[in-house]
Amino acid sequence: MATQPAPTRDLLEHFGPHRAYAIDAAGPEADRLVKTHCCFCGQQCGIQLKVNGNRVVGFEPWEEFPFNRGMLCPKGVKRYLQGSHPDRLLHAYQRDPAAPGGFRPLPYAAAIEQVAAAIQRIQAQYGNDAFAVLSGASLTNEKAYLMGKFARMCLKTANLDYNGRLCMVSAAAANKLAFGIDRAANPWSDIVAAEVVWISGANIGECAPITTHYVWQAREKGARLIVVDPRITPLARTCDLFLPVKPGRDVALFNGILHLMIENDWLDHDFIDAHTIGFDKVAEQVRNWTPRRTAEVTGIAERLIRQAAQWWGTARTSFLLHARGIEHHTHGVQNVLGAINMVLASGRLGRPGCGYATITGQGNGQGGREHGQKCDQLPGGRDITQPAHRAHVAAVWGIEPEELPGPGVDVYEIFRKIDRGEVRGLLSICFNPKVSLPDNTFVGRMLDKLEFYVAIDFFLNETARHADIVLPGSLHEEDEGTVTQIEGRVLKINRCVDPPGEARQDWRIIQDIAAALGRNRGFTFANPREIFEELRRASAGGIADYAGITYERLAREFGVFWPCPSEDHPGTPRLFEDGSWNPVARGQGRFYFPDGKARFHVTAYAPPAEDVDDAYPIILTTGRVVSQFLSGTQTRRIGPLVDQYAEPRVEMHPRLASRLGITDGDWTTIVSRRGSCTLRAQVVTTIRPDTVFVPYHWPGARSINQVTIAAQDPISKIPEFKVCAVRVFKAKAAPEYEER
Ligand SMILES: Nc1nc2c(c(=O)[nH]1)N[C@H]1C(S)=C(S)[C@@H](COP(=O)(O)OP(=O)(O)OC[C@H]3O[C@@H](n4cnc5c(=O)[nH]c(N)nc54)[C@H](O)[C@@H]3O)O[C@H]1N2
Ligand SMILES: Nc1nc2c(c(=O)[nH]1)N[C@H]1C(S)=C(S)[C@@H](COP(=O)(O)OP(=O)(O)OC[C@H]3O[C@@H](n4cnc5c(=O)[nH]c(N)nc54)[C@H](O)[C@@H]3O)O[C@H]1N2
Ligand code: SF4
Ligand SMILES: [Mo]
Repeated sequence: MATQPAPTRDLLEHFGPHRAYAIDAAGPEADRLVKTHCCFCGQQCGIQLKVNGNRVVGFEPWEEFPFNRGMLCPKGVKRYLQGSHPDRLLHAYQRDPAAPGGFRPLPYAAAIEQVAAAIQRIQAQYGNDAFAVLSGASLTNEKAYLMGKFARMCLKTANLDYNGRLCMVSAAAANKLAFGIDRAANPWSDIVAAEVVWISGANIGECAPITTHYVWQAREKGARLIVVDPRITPLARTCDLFLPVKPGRDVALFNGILHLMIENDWLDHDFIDAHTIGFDKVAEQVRNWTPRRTAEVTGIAERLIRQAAQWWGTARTSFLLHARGIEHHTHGVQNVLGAINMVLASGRLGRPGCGYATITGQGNGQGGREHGQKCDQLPGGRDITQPAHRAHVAAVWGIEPEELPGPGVDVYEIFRKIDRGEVRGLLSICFNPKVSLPDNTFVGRMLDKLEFYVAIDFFLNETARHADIVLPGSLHEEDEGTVTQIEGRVLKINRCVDPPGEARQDWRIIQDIAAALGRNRGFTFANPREIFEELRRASAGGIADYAGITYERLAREFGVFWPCPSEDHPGTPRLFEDGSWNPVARGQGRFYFPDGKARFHVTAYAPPAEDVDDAYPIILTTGRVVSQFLSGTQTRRIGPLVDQYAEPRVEMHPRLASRLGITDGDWTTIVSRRGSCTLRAQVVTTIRPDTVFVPYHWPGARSINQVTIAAQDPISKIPEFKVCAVRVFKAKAAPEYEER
């Protein structure tokens, strides 16, 4: 392999002209096609990658795969270009201020030795918990499982958490509180059979594009589509009823709808009596949520609220979907519980065409939150504080339960621990917190405060720029394993090529560190299949039970839905069906509690952590665009995706724009109590006039997370990405980054 020079460009700002457009001008022929899945979002569309030698050179649709039937969004179509980008890390790197770009390559083995030495020094000096681990939900189940085991068993640190903390945790906490299990309740085929589809805080057209197809199929059959969002998203443009909620007020809307359901007796009393507890308390609490009060708080006209309640209340079948729009809040768990109350009161759950789901985010947003890389969780969705759960996992790992650390803290708290000197060293994999955490100026300062930081990635992401050592990990197509997609279906990812240069599969890197520490017992897996076999045993009897899933079944059956307790079990596409078995209720009911009943929860409304005032009178909300993915490290390197949406813009309504003297394309400054950001305005009629929207996929001066607030939900610890208070004005000049 030819050696690649150290990256010398300033990646902190943007990637300049270096974007992958095509593999070869001539377009090489494929010598084989590999059936696998997209590396990006939680839908995990089936795709066939064209491979020539050790290079991925293109794709073909995979029309037999049932979820997407060959359909792909723009990211899936262009994903194959990332491996050929010149920034692909082919060596380990060491920080060296004198070297061009700030890093110089060093031999892989020497880098591993340095990492092990630093871990040993920091843990000897400050204790095991002084070394923290951050992991990611784009990793396969095998890698996610290994990261949890590595942190707990090899490093013996409690301080492990993952990027799903920024993503799935409000929905996860609420689903566990209400149902005792955290997974989409239904396969997507139930969307098609629903009479009413309710979508709250999900930009399905851009962020779960293939799900659009399911919603439209329902519409073709006459379903009514209700969308709740401060923006008229692409899918909302085709809906029957649009509720333009003021950001941060969703629980008030859900309470108001339940109020009208009770007032009109649009309730399933038999279901409520037989399968739930806690309804009376909730009914008492929503008595105050009259349509008038609901309208005042949510900013939605009373007429629209009544119409939505009537459609929802009187439907025979329905499907409620939500995503980060209601979850990225200091009241994210309350919002989700409010949505669940509405579903439980309707009794439309656990039957064909009757469903509920949160839309998962990252590629393995589902599996990544089940197998023990969360600060309080062990594999199989087990709880690290419960003695029986600890005993089961300790037995699989061949250690005593007392050797397992206790619960750790969430990602943001790990950064606060760095500030307090309680965490001195960090290993991160598959996570770019410098871009993706709120108030990220603080995050950058904390990274520099670490005594030692090692990052594992295939690109030098903006966080890794602060590392002492960077280890070259593997792309999705360079390894095999499993992921669990949006519906709860476990899928097989197949290897197309080998990692280039000195890059290694991530699990090998982790095991190499364990070996260099002299602690490789339990870290001698020869391949992902061996890791999966152990994961099956570790998850057996847990709620996320994968015991009956094998690589062979996954290939044969186009995936298997968990829970799947034995090899002769068919898997569980639809949860909460009458008579369906679950390990907690043991045949005594549908839901995953010992009494088999779902829980209603009283859902109190409170305004966002930082509401608007005279000094900061405009609401900022943040999110995504279709052609960019997360912190953008991958999609900002793919030419056609950059061309589609090249830089973040500030969406604002013409009325707000004219009040501020701003016209489309003007440089516009957004200022909060944390920081500021200058971007071009995009004047659109599809947003509430009291709110501006900015996508967050860019680093440095273009990063809107300089402005967002680090307030967190008290239960889930998710940050409030979806609301903070800002001042907006026409910039005096173009930002500096633009002039360079
Ligand atoms: N193209 C693309 N697709 C992706 C991703 C990506 O980065 N790019 N990321 C993946 C990941 S990890 C995730 S988590 C998902 C996220 O998928 P989504 O949650 O659908 O995406 P977001 O843009 O974060 O926010 C969704 C919507 O919430 C709205 N919103 C803002 N505030 C509120 C509010 O207070 N209430 C309500 N009801 N709505 C509000 C926004 O206007 C936006 O339309 O997408 C996945 N798919
Ligand atoms: N303002 C604002 N901020 C947000 C959000 C928002 O809506 N608004 N959304 C939040 C959400 S929902 C999420 S999920 C987070 C995501 O935030 P992050 O998780 O920080 O973002 P990613 O871009 O996924 O970073 C993952 C890194 O992992 C690398 N990577 C991907 N796959 C692999 C792999 O298999 N192996 C290895 N070794 N590395 C890999 C990528 O190159 C990238 O550098 O951002 C959050 N931040
Ligand atoms: S919808 Fe998601 S999984 Fe499918 S092609 Fe697009 S990014 Fe990939
Ligand atoms: Mo996410």
